[in-house]
Amino acid sequence: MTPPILYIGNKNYSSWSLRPWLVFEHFGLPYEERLIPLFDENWDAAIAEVSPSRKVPCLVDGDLTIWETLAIIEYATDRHPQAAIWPDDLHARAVARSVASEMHAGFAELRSAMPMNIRKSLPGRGRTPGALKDIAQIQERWNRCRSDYGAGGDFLFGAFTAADAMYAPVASRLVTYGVELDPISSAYVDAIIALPAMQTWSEAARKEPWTVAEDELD
Ligand SMILES: N[C@@H](CCC(=O)N[C@@H](CS)C(=O)NCC(=O)O)C(=O)O
Repeated sequence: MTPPILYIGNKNYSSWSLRPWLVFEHFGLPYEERLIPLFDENWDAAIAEVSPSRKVPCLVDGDLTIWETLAIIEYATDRHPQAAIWPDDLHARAVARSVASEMHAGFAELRSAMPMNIRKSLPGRGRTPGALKDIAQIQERWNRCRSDYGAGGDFLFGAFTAADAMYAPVASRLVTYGVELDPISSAYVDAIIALPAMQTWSEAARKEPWTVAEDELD
């Protein structure tokens, strides 16, 4: 059977692309990756051909197109029920979906003040009051998940799940911008960064030739 095609943006910058990519890669799901360089001279035409939202990520499985990060992750969950993409326990699963949705819909200040930029080191930059407020709330969430559900491993719900994939770009930003964290959040960020799939993505990001002005701080 032909695997679905996951369209992604530049690995250095595309935080939304990283999330479903990590799910496919970490859980060893069949997929084919196609990277469309963000905002270059071919971007408008190339993205219009595959994605109704004209954004990445976008998954094309035969004649079916799925856009929006969480929808892609849920489709992978439905297609591969044997993969532990979400926690098995009903309560943990509901909380995992809550924190994942909260990330999808929120933390906009953090996302705009500290854009993902894997190959850069920008300690001290991007610390707007709104971004710091978002980071405080995220640490609160991470501490709660780790203490209530995390006993079985290093991730929010023990083993790596989609909830961690949703926060992986935040972990990357916290490293890039050198943000000081409480010990539990700091250990969690280390676990995300050390994940083999995250390492693979980051190595590829560092080798990319493109610079996207929109995603660089002045
Ligand atoms: N809500 C979308 C956000 C996707 C998104 O904003 N992707 C960025 C790249 S990280 C993009 O394609 N931007 C192109 C544009 O805004 O024109 C999702 O969850 O997938």
